[in-house]
Amino acid sequence: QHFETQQHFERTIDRDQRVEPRDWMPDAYRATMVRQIAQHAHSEIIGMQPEGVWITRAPSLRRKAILLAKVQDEAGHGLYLYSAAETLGADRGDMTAKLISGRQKYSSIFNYPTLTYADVGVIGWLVDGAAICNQVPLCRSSYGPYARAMIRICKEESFHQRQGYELLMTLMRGTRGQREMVQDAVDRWWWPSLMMFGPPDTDSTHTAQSMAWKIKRHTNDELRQRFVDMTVPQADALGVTLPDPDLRWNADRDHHDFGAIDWSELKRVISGDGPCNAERVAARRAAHEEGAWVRDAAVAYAAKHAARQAG
Ligand code: FAQ
Repeated sequence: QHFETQQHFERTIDRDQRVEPRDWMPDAYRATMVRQIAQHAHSEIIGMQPEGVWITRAPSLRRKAILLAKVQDEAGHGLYLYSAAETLGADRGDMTAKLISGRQKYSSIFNYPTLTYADVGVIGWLVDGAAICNQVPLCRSSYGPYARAMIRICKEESFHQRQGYELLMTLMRGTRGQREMVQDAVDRWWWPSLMMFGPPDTDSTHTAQSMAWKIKRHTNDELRQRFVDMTVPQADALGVTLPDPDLRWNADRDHHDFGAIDWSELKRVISGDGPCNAERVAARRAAHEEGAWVRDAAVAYAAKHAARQAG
């Protein structure tokens, strides 16, 4: 029996079919999916904070409407992803508890501050750009509910990326001060964006197994390279300089070479010691505690209706 189910799982992976919630799967596959999906969901929810603080300070009604829609989309992505994790038996309350106690991670990128409105544009361009690069292949990830959630999420991320680029093009057509504001934001976000793809392949704990299970379709370094190649012409079109003196086209490799990434910074930020880690987690914890009455009310309401139906 067990052999057959294991064989069924392996055949599903070999044939590029999807593993579904009720299928047998190895415990380690389930654990790695819960880890990645929870981390991804937490990133969307924590990721609302750096841009969310700019909603009240948006420079026009149009910018405010766009930013509100984007931040709401991020909440939606978090919710789809928590639901996908629930199909694996994870509990949402437990995932939130792990997030606010530091036992589950979220993306390093959301631990940097947003200092000006240009940061909103640069997050859309670079952070959502990196997210798209990483997530388009995840639409073919082997776990069905995750892969399907990714399709919708990627469509919305494309809108987010375009709004960021459009915001930056507008600023670049503005005053000298506005152009400097964009360049300053690019200087601060470029390297952290490259770190979003994770540690180099040589140091990545999970890549080999996740590739074998077809959870990941490309390695961290492959996707990082793809992102650099995609972004360089966009930077040219925008008229900004990417802050890397070693960045240049390599005709032999058919890719851009780029400078060394400060991996000690990524380690520091992942381990909780980035510029905004404490603030981000504290804000999430406060929101969770302040929302306790809503959860209590929902439970009381459900119990009342169940009792009425029974009676
Ligand atoms: N930050 O062995 P690997 C978004 C951890 S986009 C923090 O290479 P793996 C959209 C990793 O978990 C951002 N931790 O791991 C948005 C592992 O730790 P563990 C979210 C990181 O899983 C835009 C350890 O290091 N996107 O939210 C990071 O094979 C704007 C070893 O690493 C996703 O989550 C990092 N950057 O590859 C929202 C995409 N990198 O668990 C709002 C889905 C690595 O052993 C505003 N996830 N770690 O303790 C993935 O594709 C993968 O999980 C990777 C990491 C590529 C992130």
